[in-house]
Amino acid sequence: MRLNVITLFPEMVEQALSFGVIGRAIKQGLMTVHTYNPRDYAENKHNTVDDKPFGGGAGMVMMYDPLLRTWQAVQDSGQAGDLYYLSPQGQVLDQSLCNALAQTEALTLLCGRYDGIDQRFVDRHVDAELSIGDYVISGGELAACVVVDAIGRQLKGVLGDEDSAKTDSFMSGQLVAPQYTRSEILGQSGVPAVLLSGNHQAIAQWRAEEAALVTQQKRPDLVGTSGGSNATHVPMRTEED
Ligand code: 9D3
Repeated sequence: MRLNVITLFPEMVEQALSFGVIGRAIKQGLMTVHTYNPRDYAENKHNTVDDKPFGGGAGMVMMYDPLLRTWQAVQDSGQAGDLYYLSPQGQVLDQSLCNALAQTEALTLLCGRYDGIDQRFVDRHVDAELSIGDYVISGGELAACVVVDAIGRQLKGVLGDEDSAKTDSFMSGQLVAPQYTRSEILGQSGVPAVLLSGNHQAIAQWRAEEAALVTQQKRPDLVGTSGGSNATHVPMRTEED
């Protein structure tokens, strides 16, 4: 799968994605991440990509033209896919949306900085807006990393154990049972005896019961939801591309 990221801070995205399972997946070519910097597509002598908002206001707004030339460059690769704008106004990301996004061959993530981007770019070119949750962060880069990570771990071959993605919390629509490793005794605290029993059926049953209990206690809002495997998302289409 190919992921294109349009960002004023490409190093931030590249570095964040260079570690762990995602770093390895990229190294192995299971997914490719291409960054595009609108600064490289600015045409005035100061490489300006932002300007003051019409109507006034404290922040700056990312300009239409450099974004358009950047998006054109992504499309020239022939592997742009749909364009997703990371924005606090977007559809809030969840597991089913990540799973749906992971089914595509390519997609492009657009990261905003300052107070966002010229609305006309959204109206003309963006297929859908994505948020990572109801809190404010300083730009789209960390959100893009979250999206790439969540998508990447759904791709075949990325996780060592082929089943790991399926047993993740939220894939089954609930949380998972607690885990233990050595030492067997930490002061007064032991390990649930069933985990030392060698009885795999009993262990599986205990884990299922604990998962239900933990979910009920910590995330009652998840109880009764079907889980993350149902893709519910369709990108909204706009008039032009
Ligand atoms: C302080 C500026 N806000 C009022 C004018 C609007 C605003 C603009 C840009 C608020 C946040 C941002 C930067 N955030 C993102 O680019 C972002 C984000 C987020 O803040 N929360 C959840 N998901 C996302 S995805 C991208």
